[in-house]
Amino acid sequence: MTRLLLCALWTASLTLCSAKAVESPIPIGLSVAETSSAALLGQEQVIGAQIAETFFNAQGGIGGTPFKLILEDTGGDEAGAIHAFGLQLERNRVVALIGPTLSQQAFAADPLANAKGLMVLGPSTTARGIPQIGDFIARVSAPVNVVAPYALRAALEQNPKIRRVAFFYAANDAFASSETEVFQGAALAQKLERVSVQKFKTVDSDFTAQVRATLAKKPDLAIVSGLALDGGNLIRQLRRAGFKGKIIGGNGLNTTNLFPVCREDCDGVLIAQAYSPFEQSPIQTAFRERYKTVYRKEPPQFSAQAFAAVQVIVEALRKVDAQKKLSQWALEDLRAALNRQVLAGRYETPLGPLSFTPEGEVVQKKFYVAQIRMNPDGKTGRFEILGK
Ligand code: 1QQ
Repeated sequence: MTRLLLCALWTASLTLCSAKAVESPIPIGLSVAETSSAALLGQEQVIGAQIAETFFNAQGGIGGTPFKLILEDTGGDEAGAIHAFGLQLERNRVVALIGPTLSQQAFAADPLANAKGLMVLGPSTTARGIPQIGDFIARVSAPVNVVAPYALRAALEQNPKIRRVAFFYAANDAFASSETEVFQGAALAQKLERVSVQKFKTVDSDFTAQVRATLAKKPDLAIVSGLALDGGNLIRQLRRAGFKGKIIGGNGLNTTNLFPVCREDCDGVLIAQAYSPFEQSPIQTAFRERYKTVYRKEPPQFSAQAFAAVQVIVEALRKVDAQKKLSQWALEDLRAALNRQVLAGRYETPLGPLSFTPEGEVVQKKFYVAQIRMNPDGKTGRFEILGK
C-alpha cells in the first residue's frame, strides 16, 4: 500500500516502483512438512525456525528492519513441495527459501527455485547430490556420508563382537536409499558381513516379510534407513519378533516423535547427530534456553538445524544490507546477492561453526551419537548424547 502510494507520487524511482522491489518486513520462506507423517520431522523444524525469528528480530532484524518467516506447508510428498515452492517464488516474493524437509521433495522442487534464481537452503536434506542440484541450492544439514558412519562406529564400540549386519531401507525415498548405501559401504569397510538387505516403502506399516527374512540370517546389528513412522513401526516389529541385537536408526528416525511409534522398543536405538545441546557457545546456549523454556526438554537436531538455517540467511542479509539498504534492491538482484553472500560467509551457530563449499555443501566439524533411553512408562524417553 505504502509502496503503491509512493509510486504514484514518485514515478521516477525505478526500484521503489518496480513490482519486484523487496518488501518490509523482509519475507523469508519456510516450506517444510507441517502435515502428513513427515510432519513428525517437519514440526520440529518450524519450532526451531520460529525461535530464530523471534531471537534475531529482537536484535533489530536486518539493520533495523524486521524479517518475517512465511510458512507454506509442503506436506510429505513431491507435489506438495512443488506447490509450496511455487507460492513462495511468485506470490510471497520471498528473498530466500528454507526447506524442504525431505531430500525426496528437494530433488523435485529445488530445480524450480534454482531456475528462477531463488536460493533454497536445506535445513534437513542429507542425501547425496542435493547441493549439486544447482547454483542456488545449499544446505546446513551435513550429508549422510559424513554423519551416518558415526553411528556404526558407536555400535562397534559398544559391541566389538558385531559381525553380521542387516540393512533395511525405504526404496521410495531418496534420502533412505542414499543413507543405506553409506551404511553398507561403511560396514563393508569395517569388514562386517552384509547378511541381508530388505526394502520397504515409507507408506508401509506391515514389515512381517522383511523381518522374517532378516531374522533367518541371524544378524547381530540391524540398520534402518527410513522415516519416523515406517522406521518406528519396523523397529517395533523387529523387536516383537525377537531380535535382540543392536539397532541403528538413520536420520529419518531422529526425533522424539518416534517414541509413540516404537514405544519401549525404541530403547537402545543409536542415531548419529549433527547437533549436541551440550556444546558450549553463546548462540547454542541462547537457542537451548529458549527451546527448553517452552518445551521442557533438550532441543532436537531438526530444530537446531532450522534455527541455523534462519541464522545463516539473516546474517548474510545483514551483510548485503550493509552494502546497500535492502529497500533499495530489486528482488531478483537481492536474491542473487544473498546467494553469493551465504556461500561466502562463516557462521557461529548452535551446530557449531558453519561455512559452505562453493557448491553449497555445508562444512561442519563436530558430530555426535545419541542413544534412545525410554522411561519405564514405555511412552516417554530421551536422546542421550554418548560420551557427553
Ligand atoms: C532427508 C533427511 C530427512 C529424513 C530428514 C528430515 O535427512 O530426507 O534428506
